[in-house]
Amino acid sequence: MTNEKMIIEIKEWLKEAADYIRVNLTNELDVSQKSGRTDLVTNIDEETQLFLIKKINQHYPNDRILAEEKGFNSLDSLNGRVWIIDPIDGTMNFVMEHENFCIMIAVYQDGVGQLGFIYDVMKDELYWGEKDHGVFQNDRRLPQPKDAALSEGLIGMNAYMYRKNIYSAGEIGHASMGIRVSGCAGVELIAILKGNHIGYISNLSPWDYAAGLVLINEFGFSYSNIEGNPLAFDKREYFIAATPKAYTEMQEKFIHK
Ligand code: 2AM
Ligand code: CA
Ligand code: CA
Ligand code: CA
Repeated sequence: MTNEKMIIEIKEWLKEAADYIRVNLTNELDVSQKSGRTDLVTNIDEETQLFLIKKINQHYPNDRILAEEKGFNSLDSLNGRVWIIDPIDGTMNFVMEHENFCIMIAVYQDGVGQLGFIYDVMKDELYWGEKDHGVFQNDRRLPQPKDAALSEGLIGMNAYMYRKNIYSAGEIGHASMGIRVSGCAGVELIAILKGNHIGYISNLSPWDYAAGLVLINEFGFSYSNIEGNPLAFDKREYFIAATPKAYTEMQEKFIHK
């Protein structure tokens, strides 16, 4: 591993952040709305982000940070080493279910993903990997999932896209074994890594996909914005990731039909 020290540090920070989140779930959350009543942020999202930013600033003071909350949500470029953080991915689940949310951290070098971490806090499962070194669930290396076709598997989807049939999401769902809606991009990307789902279609910001892309890239999965162009990393856009077979089928038969 080329980034062994950094990997050990990030794992420690994630454990500490997750312990903090679990302890605080027994206290009353301070919940506020961002763009609307279903777009929430809590004091724990902000405190977790602050904790991680402080650690990065202490250990890697020259690095730059892109993170969802509070003044860190834009960068003019991905030049140099950039950390991309979603302190709680699945905030609605965090508030309503107290499960199915993740902490996500990615490290990019000049726009190329180097390290990815998706931590399912309540299951205590860390999915992580380094470019060219494979993907792990905690300490266990994950096997390469099968290149399954659309008709052979479940697909994760954004509920709004399915309901409005945006980019033929409804038809894609019907051609699959069925759709699943988890409310957490991290959980959806984990399902692809484990071979439980064949793909995921949603509308995402860079911190929603940065860590997951490092990991699905290790298995040679296909991903892009829904038009088939590279993801921009500077805005929210329609997102697709899938097995190579299912990706091609969705693009050719449904999205660009
Ligand atoms: P978040 O919880 O970190 O905001 C399902 O809603 C998934 O889409 C979650 O991973 C969520 O991440 C993400 N998402 C991105 N933008 C969103 C928005 N404006 N409202 C709700 N969820 C959003
Ligand atoms: Ca959010
Ligand atoms: Ca998110
Ligand atoms: Ca978030």
